[in-house]
Amino acid sequence: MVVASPAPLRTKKARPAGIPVIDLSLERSKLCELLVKACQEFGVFQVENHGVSREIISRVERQGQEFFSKPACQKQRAGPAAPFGYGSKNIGFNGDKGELEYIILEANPHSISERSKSISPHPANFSCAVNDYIDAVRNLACDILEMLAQGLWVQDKSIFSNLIRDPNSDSCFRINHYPSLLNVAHHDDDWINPTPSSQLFDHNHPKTRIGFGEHSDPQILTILRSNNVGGLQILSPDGLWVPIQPDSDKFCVFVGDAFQAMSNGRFMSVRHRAVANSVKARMSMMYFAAPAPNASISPIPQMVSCENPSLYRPFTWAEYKATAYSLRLADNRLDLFRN
Ligand code: GA4
Repeated sequence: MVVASPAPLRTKKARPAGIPVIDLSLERSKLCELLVKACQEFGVFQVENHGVSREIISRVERQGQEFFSKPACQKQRAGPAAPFGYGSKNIGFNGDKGELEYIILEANPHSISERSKSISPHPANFSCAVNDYIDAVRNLACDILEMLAQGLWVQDKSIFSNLIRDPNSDSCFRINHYPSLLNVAHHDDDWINPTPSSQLFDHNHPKTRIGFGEHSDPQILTILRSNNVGGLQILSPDGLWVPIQPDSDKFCVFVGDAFQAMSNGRFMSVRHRAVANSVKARMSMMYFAAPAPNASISPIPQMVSCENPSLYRPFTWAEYKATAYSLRLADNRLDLFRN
């Protein structure tokens, strides 16, 4: 007897779903629920109807464009990034490299005003634009943190937001510029002759040029905004790099390592990277919401129980930051603080 073999199933190629987009104009209790779900399942989400004005965003964007369009020798006057100031291709202090240039600033008006003197010919305009932006995104970060506390049924809604409202908060602000690959110098050896050890390529996809390599953010929360040029990717649990749709009208919000620790692992600080394959230049700006250096970070009591024992030992933000800077970008630093 001949048994007909079943017709081959037409399987759709698995395509990882995108990250949640959360409309901040929704009703609050619904929002709290959606935000918690996104932090648990993805560690990242986009927000729309966030209330930060276009004017505030475009003023900083213009300042960034003006700065990065200057000749290299002028930009270098604002460097090196050690860790604050202008940096190009070098990331951190341990040999990490990326196809980008950037400015990192401490997110407080005094140091912004000092730094702006080496960044802009009109320092007051630069600091005013950056300070207004930081105020707006700090408020957004605090609103989100308060809704997350509510969504976790924590009595003290300000338990997380107080950490970043602290006047000694160690938050920082960064503008990254990934030049168009059409403008990448042809004498760049890595480009002409990629070696397997080069950090500037994804070894599984030799044509993928790395703008900013794989890492998680050390802080509590990151608020990222980019122009409409793609490049940001997150690492899915099954090891796939999933692109995040760029949208200049939305913010992308990342859970950081410190938040993963405070939530006792319920929220996850997702690994992400930026690839630089575009014919258009990408510019992104990030506000990294951090606690004060002496703040103690540990799983909040509400997240700890017999079934969920504390996963991390208490540490200060200063201790965590020092560890981060002693390691490489891709290292998993939070694991060193596990119980
Ligand atoms: C990643 C998140 C932020 O961009 C940053 C980065 C910092 C830097 O570029 O100087 C770090 C990196 C980031 C994590 C590990 C250390 C520190 C480079 C590096 C190798 C400003 C931050 O706070 O940590």
